[in-house]
Amino acid sequence: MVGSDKSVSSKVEDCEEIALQTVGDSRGFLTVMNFGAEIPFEIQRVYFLHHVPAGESRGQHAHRSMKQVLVCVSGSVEISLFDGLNSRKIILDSPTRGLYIPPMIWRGLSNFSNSCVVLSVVSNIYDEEDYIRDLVDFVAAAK
Ligand code: T46
Repeated sequence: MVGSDKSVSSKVEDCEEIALQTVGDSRGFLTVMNFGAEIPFEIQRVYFLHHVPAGESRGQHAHRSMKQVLVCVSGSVEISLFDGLNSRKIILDSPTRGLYIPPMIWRGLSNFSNSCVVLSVVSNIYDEEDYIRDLVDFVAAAK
């Protein structure tokens, strides 16, 4: 189930795509993220990635406790997920779809399209101690 509490380890299957409530009319579309519904945690912080140069990648780390939903609000991006054992790739290319990532999942973002903007809503305030930035350390911690 989306948002189920897993503080020690997670599986790539726990990363779930989320359909975001979208309302459209002749003026265009409006997409909503409701805390407690589409977003399965209390939001403490929002940030977004933009103007990523062609060929660059971001991420390449895991979070010990942070829960996250990523939404590619413009363009497309490839998300690589790894739980220490299994991996999975997901393309985000719609502003009406989010990707929930629980704690202890190694994630990399690559193949950013031109003008791509990736919105990130997360459960924690910024704390460098929450990051595992070394893959060997992550694999050991994920066991
Ligand atoms: C994630 C991916 C998708 C801050 O000062 N405050 C913040 O809230 C954040 C997120 C970052 N920073 C600083 C830390 C670094 O000096 O911004 C710099 C770039 O951060 P980082 O190298 O972690 O950026 P990404 O794009 O590799 O990762 C970020 C998030 O850190 C991470 O949580 O999941 O976006």
